Amino acid sequence: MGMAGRTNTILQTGFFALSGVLPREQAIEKIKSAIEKTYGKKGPEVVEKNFRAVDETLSHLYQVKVPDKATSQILHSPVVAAEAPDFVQNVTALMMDGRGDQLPVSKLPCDGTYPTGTTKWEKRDIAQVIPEWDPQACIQCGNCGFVCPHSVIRAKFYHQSHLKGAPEGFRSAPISARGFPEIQYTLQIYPEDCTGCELCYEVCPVSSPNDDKVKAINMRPKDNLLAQEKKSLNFFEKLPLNDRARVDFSAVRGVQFLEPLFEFSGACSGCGETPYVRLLSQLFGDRAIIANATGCSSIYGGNLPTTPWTKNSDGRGPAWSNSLFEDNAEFGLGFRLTADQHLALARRLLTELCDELPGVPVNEILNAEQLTESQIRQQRERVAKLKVALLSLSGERASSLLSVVDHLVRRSIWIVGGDGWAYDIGSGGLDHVLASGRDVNVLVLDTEVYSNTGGQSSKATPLGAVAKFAAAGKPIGKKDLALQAISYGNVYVARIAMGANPQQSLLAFREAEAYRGPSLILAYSNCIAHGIPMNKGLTQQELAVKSGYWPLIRYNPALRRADKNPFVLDSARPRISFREYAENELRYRMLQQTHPEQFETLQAMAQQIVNQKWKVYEEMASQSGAQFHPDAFGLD
Ligand SMILES: Cc1ncc(C[n+]2csc(CCOP(=O)(O)OP(=O)(O)O)c2C)c(N)n1
Ligand code: SF4
Ligand code: SF4
Ligand code: SF4
Repeated sequence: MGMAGRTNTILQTGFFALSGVLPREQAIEKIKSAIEKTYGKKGPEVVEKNFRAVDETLSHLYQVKVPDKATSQILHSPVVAAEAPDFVQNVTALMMDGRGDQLPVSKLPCDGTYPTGTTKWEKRDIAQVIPEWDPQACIQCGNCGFVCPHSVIRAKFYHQSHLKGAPEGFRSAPISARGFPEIQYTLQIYPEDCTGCELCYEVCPVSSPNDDKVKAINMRPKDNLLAQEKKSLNFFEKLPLNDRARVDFSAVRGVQFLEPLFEFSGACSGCGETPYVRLLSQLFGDRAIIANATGCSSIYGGNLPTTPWTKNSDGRGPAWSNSLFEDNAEFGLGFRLTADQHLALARRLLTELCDELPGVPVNEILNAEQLTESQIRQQRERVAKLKVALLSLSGERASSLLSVVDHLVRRSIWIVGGDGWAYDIGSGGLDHVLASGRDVNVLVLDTEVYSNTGGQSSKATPLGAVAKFAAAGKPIGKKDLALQAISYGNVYVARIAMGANPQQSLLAFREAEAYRGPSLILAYSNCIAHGIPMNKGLTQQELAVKSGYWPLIRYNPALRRADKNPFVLDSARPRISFREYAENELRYRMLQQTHPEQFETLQAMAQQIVNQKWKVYEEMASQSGAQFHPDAFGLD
C-alpha cells in the first residue's frame, strides 16, 4: 500500500470488519473520518493511501480454515542459543518468549542488578535486507561501522595465518596500510542483529565506476546471505581482538577496531542517538560510570529482558543506571563525588602503606597523568601489581585499600539523556552540575523533541517545526544550550553531528573526556519523529550543518593555557538555505499543508535566526588569544 512499516489502518479495518463491535458500514465510515482527522495535516496523499488501505483490506479478507491439530513439521528454534549463560537460559529467555509471568520471584535478582551483555542472545532477526561487504572495493575507512546504530558492523585486522580453517566464502582483504604485507582485514556483519536501516550503505564513500549505486557495502536480500554470514561470523568471533594499544583512537578509521560495549539495542531502525552511545562505549566504556536520564536512551539502554550494555573480554564494562528523568545530572554528579571520595581514600591508604609495599611503584601510581589510553593501560598494570602486593599484606588498612584500589584508575563519569531532560525537565540540575566545576561529561542526544513519549515539543524544538504542543509550528527559537554553558568559561562544550563530520564528533568526545572539568556535548540525533526516511538520517545531519542551522563547534577552556582562543568553529559558512534542509522533513513540511502562511512566516524567521547566530559564532571564532587569564576561571 506504499506505507512501509505501518500496519495500524489495515489491522484496525480487519478487526472492525470481523468483530462486529459496530455494524461494518458504520465502523468503516468512522475509521475513514478518523483517518482524515489524524492524517489530514500530513497531506492528501497520505489520507488517500490510508483510504485505499481500508478498501483493499476489505476486499482481501478471506477466511482461514484452522485445522484441529497443528500439522506443520517446522520446529521453533530455541529462544536463545545453547551457549547462553544460565541466567539467560532460565530467566531472560522466558521473558523473551512472553512467559515472564511464569517466573517465580525467587529467580529474579533481589537487588535489581541485572547481568549485562544480554542483547547478543536476542536475535531479533528483523531485517529483510542486510549489507554485503565487498572486500575488493572497500577502502577500510571505518565509516560504516562508525554510523551503525546497532553495533552490527565489526572490523578486525590479523595475521594472515589466522585464516587457516576459515569457512569457505569468509571475506578478507590485505590491510590497506603500507609495511604490513602479512596483515589481513575483515569487516563482519552480525546478520541477525542488523535492522536493515541502510545507513552503512548510505555513508560508504566508495562507488563503482560502472554504477554509482553499487558501493563497497550493498544491501542484499538476507535470505541469500544468512547461512554464509552466520558461518563467517562464527569464525570472525574467534579471531583475536585487536589490542587497544595498537589502535589509533584519533581517527574514525582506528575506532572501527575498538570493541563496542553497547550493542544490538532495541532502538528504532536507523536511530540517530545510538551511534553516539556506541562511540562512548568504544572509547571509554571499560572505565565508564553512566547516569542515564529517562528517555529513549534509558529504554533501549536498560530494557527488560535484555541489556545492550556489555563488558569486554577482560570482564570490564560500564556501570550504568537510570534514576529519574528530572534528577539525572545530580545523579551523575553523585557518581563523581563518590568516585572522588573513593580515590581520596585509596590515595591516603596507599601513602600510609607505602613503606610496606616494596617493589610497588607507589609514586607513579599517585602521580600518573592518565589522559591517554596508553597512560591508562600503564596505570592498570601498576594497580594490578599493587593488588598482588596487597593480597600478601594483613591488616585492616590493606584490606580497605584493596576494596577501593580500582579507583586509582581514572573513572570516566558520563551523564546521558535527551533534550527533554537537558533543555527542560532536568535543566536546573544540569545547570547546577555544569557550574560545579566537577569532572563530569554530559552527552545530550538532541532529537529536538521528547521522542520516547511520542514527540512533544521541548525547548530544543526548533522554530517552525511541528510537534505535539506545537501543532501550528513552534513560534519561538531553540534554546542555545551551548552558549549558555560557554558563558561559564570553564565548561568544555561541543556541538556535533556525526553525519556531517564524524571526525569532529570523535575529537569532541576525546577532548571532552580528557578535560578535567565539566564537559557538554550536544549531539544532533535524527529520529523517527522528524518525519524523514530513516536511511537519510545522516544526509539530513549534513544538510543541517551545511545550512548553518547546526554549526559544529568546540569550546575548549584548556586552550587558554596556550593563549589560544578556546572557541573553534568546525563547520564552513552556510552553503544552502535553511529551507533546503528543513523541507526534507515532515515536521516542517506538514505546516505547509495545514498553515501555509504560517509556514512561510516561520521559515523566514528561522532563516533570520540562522543568519544571526552564524554571525555571533563567526565573531567568537575570530577572536585571537585566550581572552581571559585561565586563573580567572579556576582552571588551576
Ligand atoms: C518527571 C517526569 N516527567 C515525565 C516523564 C515521562 N517521560 C519519560 S521519557 C520522556 C521523554 C524523554 O524525552 P527526551 O529527554 O528528549 O529523550 P528522548 O526520548 O528524546 O531520547 C518523558 C516525558 C517522566 N519519566 N518523568
Ligand atoms: S543496515 Fe543499519 S543496522 Fe544493518 S549493518 Fe547497516 S547500519 Fe547497521
Ligand atoms: S564505509 Fe565502505 S569503504 Fe568504508 S569500511 Fe565500510 S564498506 Fe569499506
Ligand atoms: S524514537 Fe527516535 S530517538 Fe527514540 S529510539 Fe526511535 S529513532 Fe531513536
